[in-house]
Amino acid sequence: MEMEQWAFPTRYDQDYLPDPGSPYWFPVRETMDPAERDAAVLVRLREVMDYAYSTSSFYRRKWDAAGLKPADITSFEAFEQVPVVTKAEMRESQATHPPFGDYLCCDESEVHHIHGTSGTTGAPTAFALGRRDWEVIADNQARILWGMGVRPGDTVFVAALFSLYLGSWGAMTAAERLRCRVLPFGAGAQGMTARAVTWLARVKPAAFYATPSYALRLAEVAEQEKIDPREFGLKVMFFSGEPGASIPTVRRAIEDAFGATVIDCGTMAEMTPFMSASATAGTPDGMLLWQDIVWHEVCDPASFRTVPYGSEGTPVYTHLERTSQPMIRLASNDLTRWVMEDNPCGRTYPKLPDGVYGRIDDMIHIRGENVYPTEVDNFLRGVPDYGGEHRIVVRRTGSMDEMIVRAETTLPPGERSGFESTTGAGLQSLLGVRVTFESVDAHTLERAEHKARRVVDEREHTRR
Ligand code: 8LE
Repeated sequence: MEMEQWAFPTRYDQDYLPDPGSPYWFPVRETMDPAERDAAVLVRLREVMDYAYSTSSFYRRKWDAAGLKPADITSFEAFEQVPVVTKAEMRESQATHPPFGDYLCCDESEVHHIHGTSGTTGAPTAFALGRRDWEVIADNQARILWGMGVRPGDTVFVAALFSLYLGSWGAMTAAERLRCRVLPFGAGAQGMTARAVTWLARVKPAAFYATPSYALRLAEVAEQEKIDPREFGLKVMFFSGEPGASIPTVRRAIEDAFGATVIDCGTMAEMTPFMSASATAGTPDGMLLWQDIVWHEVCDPASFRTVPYGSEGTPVYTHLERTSQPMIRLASNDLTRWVMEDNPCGRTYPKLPDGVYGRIDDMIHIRGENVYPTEVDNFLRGVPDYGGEHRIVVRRTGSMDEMIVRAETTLPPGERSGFESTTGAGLQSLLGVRVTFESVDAHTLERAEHKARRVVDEREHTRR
């Protein structure tokens, strides 16, 4: 079967646009028999590995040590033996080969954008994006936006940080390739959220990109400004950066506030085109894994072998088109569950029905139980009179670990005892651990302008 513009190195026709009536950008690729698609991907994996082996000492060293050659990859079982790449290895490679590391597979003169991790602790990692790669990224993500229902001529409002953060730039370049009008509004500067409300009300864009936390923040500010966010007239809101768009109560809160379709997307900045995991207009829940753009595996976090459909594991990602810093089996350290079923939109991709629900490192281990911070978020958003923000504090008192959930409420101080006792008991039975529940006034906990950080684990300080 002939797949549209399928080649490596990749170069897409920059003038291509699908038939206006088609829900698909590339109808063949998106709806083909998955086994046939996988067969084409397997050949591509070999090509990408061949390319990386011959152009980077990093991959050569790594695979030589594992005793494997790109030509050995004749099955997915063989591919699963390829050792994963970790963030620590990339940091190490960039320390010894600054600034891009010896996994840069193209000439430095080919680098078109530099982005990087925005982490405030530890050494930053630089992302080098090649000139041709940037064009290919734009094309792929335009294709995914098309799948979300965004169309040429639509205005796309980008309300995320424009800085090292790749999310905003990736959304912008995708919208440009799709022949949209982009409003690169940004976020994070003083007073910017109130101004975003004004601009949204004036411009009435069709599409909006941000982190889920920031969309909720924006809805609160709109309310303070006496503007109903439904008046923005948004059609599609797409999110990446953190769990949220697939957390049922968070999703509903955004849908209710803005009256728009909520779409979850996003893998990792290193994996740009990071939208390769994304919902669509016809399959708006969860995220589809667009396997012909990036190869997504969900793996056992110890062996890094794929787990069967229906099971939970950690995503491992492989670029199929990048020639600047191709990631080949990048370990995400996130958690998800994947399934293969008929998707209402007709695309034959596997799906993450609950999105990516958190990072393995962020899971709270307390008294033999594992607590996902997203479970707490999901629960609290469903509680009447919840004020919209909370913190989870874990500390050690004596020899016992203690978990405190501090949540805002809209109730006046004298009328909170029912709220406190029911919410505390509800949390405790949901999580299976003892919880000390406290309420605080609404609008007193700081809101995230980017990704929310709600867990304060004081035990880390005790250990140090
Ligand atoms: C649940 C993908 C991008 C550019 O938006 C991003 O945030 O990349 P970054 O800064 O490298 O962070 C990647 C991490 O953010 C992932 O490993 C995951 O923990 C989290 N993340 C990103 N998108 C989602 C997400 N978690 N759902 C998402 N949709």
